[in-house]
Amino acid sequence: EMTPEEIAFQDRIDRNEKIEPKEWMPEGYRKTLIRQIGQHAHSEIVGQLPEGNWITRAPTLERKAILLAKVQDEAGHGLYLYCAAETLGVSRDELLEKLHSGNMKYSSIFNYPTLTWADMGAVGWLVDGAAIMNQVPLQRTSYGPYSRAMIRICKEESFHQRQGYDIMMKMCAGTPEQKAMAQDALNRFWYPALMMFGPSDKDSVHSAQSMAWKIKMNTNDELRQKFVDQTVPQAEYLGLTVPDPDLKWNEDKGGYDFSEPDWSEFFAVIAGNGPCNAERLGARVKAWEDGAWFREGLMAHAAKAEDRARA
Ligand code: FAQ
Repeated sequence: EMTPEEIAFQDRIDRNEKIEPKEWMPEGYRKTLIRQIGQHAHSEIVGQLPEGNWITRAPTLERKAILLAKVQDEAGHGLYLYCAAETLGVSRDELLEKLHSGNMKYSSIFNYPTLTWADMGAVGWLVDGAAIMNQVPLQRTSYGPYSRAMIRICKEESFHQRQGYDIMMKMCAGTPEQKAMAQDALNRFWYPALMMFGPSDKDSVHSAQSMAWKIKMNTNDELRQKFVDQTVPQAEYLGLTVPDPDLKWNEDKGGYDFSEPDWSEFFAVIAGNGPCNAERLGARVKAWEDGAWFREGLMAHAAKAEDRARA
């Protein structure tokens, strides 16, 4: 049964009021937000790795500058999101400790390798495309700091997606080899992109409560369907084939019928057993350890500055 406080809280949610950091909230609401915002922040930071891999090998100076800017934006997104999570009473160090020890997740998509330059196109087009599909509704999420972070992030994500599609257009207008690279990238990223929306609704343990609290605004399957409907015509425009023989327009529902991803692969990836999990987490842990001397230096400097101010 709900307590009077919980009833009053749910009324505020139902009236679309934003919940702000110092206000009363159920512990479950706080915990769910820390999990989702924290995972989202980790995804941005780990998400820098597959693209960072290509900065040194971008085909032109212009492409290098664009990719560098995009990867830098992702660091910024991670920082807004860690700040939003911190307003819930968890420190950034705690969140990072949980990531590094494997006790918090990040998006499954970043556990796949980026093998060719065309993958930079596919990541921007499909991965940022899926990210936007998920994040546009989150601009209306009930927790104020998260919703405000999403507004800023979405502006940058739409630039990211267009830069990816621009790479795909260039590749598809290129030599047969370049077009084949673009097709291969689509083949490898299609199902992992569909998995970004999370398990099918029947297996989504958090959806019902998160939607009642308006932490999530849509179910996983709703957003996956919208993503497919938006992306298939974009693939057609490129002259590429979506790697799904059962993909078919369904006039009655006004959307495409499509094959589900291999959910056993999804659950293996989120359990830590995807193609690049060890490499990605290893890179984050190494960066944290390699930065220890710098954090210590900053703390020593801050302590000295404080002493001087007191003297
Ligand atoms: N990967 O009950 P649900 C980006 C877990 S975009 C890993 O349905 P929920 C931008 C889930 O945590 C990517 N784990 O969960 C970028 C739960 O496990 P737990 C980041 C997943 O939370 C682009 C279990 O499965 N975006 O980074 C995934 O209600 C390009 C059961 O699932 C966000 O995080 C997954 N794909 O719905 C950067 C968006 N799906 O925690 C660089 C915000 C599910 O109980 C380059 N998050 N799980 O152990 C959300 O909207 C939601 O959290 C969902 C999952 C929709 C992801």
